[in-house]
This record gives sequence, structure tokens and C-alpha cells, in this order.
Amino acid sequence: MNMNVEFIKGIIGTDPIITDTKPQIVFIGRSNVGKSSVINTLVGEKIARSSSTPGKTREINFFLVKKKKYLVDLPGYGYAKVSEKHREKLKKHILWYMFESGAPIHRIILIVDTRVGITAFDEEILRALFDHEIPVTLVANKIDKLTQKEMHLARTRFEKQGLKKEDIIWMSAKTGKGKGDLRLFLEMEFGKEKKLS
Ligand SMILES: Nc1nc2c(ncn2[C@@H]2O[C@H](COP(=O)(O)OP(=O)(O)OP(=O)(O)O)[C@@H](O)[C@H]2O)c(=O)[nH]1
Ligand SMILES: [Mg+2]
Repeated sequence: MNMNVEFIKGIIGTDPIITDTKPQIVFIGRSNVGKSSVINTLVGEKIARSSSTPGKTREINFFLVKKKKYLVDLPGYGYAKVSEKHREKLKKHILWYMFESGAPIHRIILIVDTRVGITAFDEEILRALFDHEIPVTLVANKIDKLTQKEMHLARTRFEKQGLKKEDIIWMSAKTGKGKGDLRLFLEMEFGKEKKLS
């Protein structure tokens, strides 16, 4: 079933939507890990643009769910093919949006490619979120690419990095596996009495 979701706008830089009072649930992660794909799978339609070419999402995109909360799709960081200067600028912009813009961020969903795991900048973000007391959930995406053995290794690695079992949602935006877990989780976030669709 599709969610009641509409694309509101994509922004670069500051914009009044950032400080709209509706809470924001933010999807963040390295370029190409599948942030836009996870949003599409979650809402049941191709609302966010995804692509096999890294660096697809260039703006901060706001999707309004049930006219109540925003799902926010961020540009990915760490894309190797752009200049160092551009990467730094993007990183600063993402950090500004999360910690200084005044955005009412309700939760951060950090998406990683399960095979790659948590990168240095992911870690930096995790630490900063912890310091700012912003709740974070890890979506371990692209699990369709892993064997059972690799899944086991990934689980062990996340645990060693201090993540708790209940903070991880295992998912494949491609096959839809784990979609129900993420939806259920977000429904709880949205308030138990309010279903997303
Ligand atoms: N096999 C597999 N491929 C996936 C999965 N999720 C996303 N992809 C593919 O990964 C590529 C990148 O997906 P996007 O959703 O555009 O990734 P993104 O994180 O939004 O990328 P940027 O916007 O560039 O930061 C696309 O080719 C997707 O089809 C998954 O679960 N499994
Ligand atoms: Mg994207």
C-alpha cells in the first residue's frame, strides 16, 4: 500500500522549509548507498530520484507524509569523483543543516551499504549525533548482495562499533526485504495511533 506522501521541494542553502514546525526524519549516508531508493521502497512509489551514478541527489529534498512530518533525502557525501573543495562544501552544508539550521529533526536514519559498513565520515556523524542527543537508527542496506556468512560478519562488525541490535534495520531497497521493519519503526516514531498510510 502506498503512503500519503508528496514531494514538497528540493533546496540548496537556506530556506524557510527548514524551520517549518513539522518534525523531520532525515535520511543520510555516503553517496550511492541507496538513500533515495530506501525512501522509494518505503513509500511504495518512485518519488525520490535514484541512480546508479553516485551524486544523484544534489538538493535537500523534502517529502511530506500525511501532511504531518517530513522525510528528508540528503545528498550523499564522500563521492570520490567530485573535487575536494566541493566535497568539503557539501559536508559542511550537511553538518550545518543537521546541527545549526534549527531544523526540528526528530530522528536520523543513517544508511550504509552493508558490504562496505561504517565509513570514517559516518562515524564522525554518529559521534556528532550522539553529542547533540539526536536519535539515530542505522539502515544496513543492499543486503541482497551479501551471503549469510557476510551478513554474520557485518553484524559482528556493527556490534564491535558499538551499535545495538535494536538500532539496526537490515534492508534491501531492491528486493523490499526489511521494508516492513523500517515502516513499523517509523510508524512508532510517528505516534502509535497514527498509521502512515
Ligand atoms: N543491489 C541493490 N542495489 C541497490 C539497493 N538500494 C539501492 N541500490 C542501487 O544503488 C544505486 C544508488 O541508489 P540511490 O538510491 O540513488 O543512492 P543514494 O544514496 O540516494 O545516492 P546519492 O543520491 O548519490 O547520494 C542505484 O543503482 C540503486 O538501484 C539495494 O538494496 N540493493
Ligand atoms: Mg539520492
